[in-house]
Amino acid sequence: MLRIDILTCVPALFAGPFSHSILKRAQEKGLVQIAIHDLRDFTTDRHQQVDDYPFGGGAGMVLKVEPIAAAIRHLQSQRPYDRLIYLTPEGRHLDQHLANELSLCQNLLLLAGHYKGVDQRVRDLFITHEVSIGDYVLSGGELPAMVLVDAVVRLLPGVLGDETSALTDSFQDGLLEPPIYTRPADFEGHRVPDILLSGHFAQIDRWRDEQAYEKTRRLRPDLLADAD
Ligand code: 6GU
Repeated sequence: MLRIDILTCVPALFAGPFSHSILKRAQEKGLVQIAIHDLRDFTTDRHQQVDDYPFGGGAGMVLKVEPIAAAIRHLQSQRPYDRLIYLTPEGRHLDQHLANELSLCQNLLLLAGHYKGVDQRVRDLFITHEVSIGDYVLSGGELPAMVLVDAVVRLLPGVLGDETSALTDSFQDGLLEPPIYTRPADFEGHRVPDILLSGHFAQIDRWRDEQAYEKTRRLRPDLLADAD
């Protein structure tokens, strides 16, 4: 059973994605436990201040070290974490390999930064891994944390049905998916490839493999280059 704790100063952002569809069902089935923690709950001042001005000047606010340290220490007193992950555009790019790796963990702690980032001492003292979801800047680590959780949870055994097994995903075998069709067989003269209607399943499998390879060569040749 995987447990994911998420530290954020905007807990409300997480209400949607974790309360519907696959992620909701995975939690109901007890396949994953996801807990959102509000950094403000770990402040000790009257204003529950989680951020402050950067020393030395500059634009933007910085998440303070004390509330984050208090939150992390509190969570660490409850369970040992395999990884303490800080979501930042400076981190290692999330890919299917990393998602697979994280899906094998027991306890993950995710820290979603906001504003200009976190006090460097948080990274020096607590963070074991830094993860980015791509080379573009978002307003905070919350959406990246949700992306990471989705990519990881769908890999857990029992989360997807057999018919939608993660093993058939694009990228899991290093290739894109072949084209897929459903009824009608003829839409305004645009027909589904005959092979798919033939009932010859061995030939259909071969056709799909060929199509997946062709499509990957055309759209993502880089995936064929680095066969890992
Ligand atoms: Cl993890 N955080 C932020 N703020 N922006 C990002 C990102 C993370 N990954 C890509 N852009």
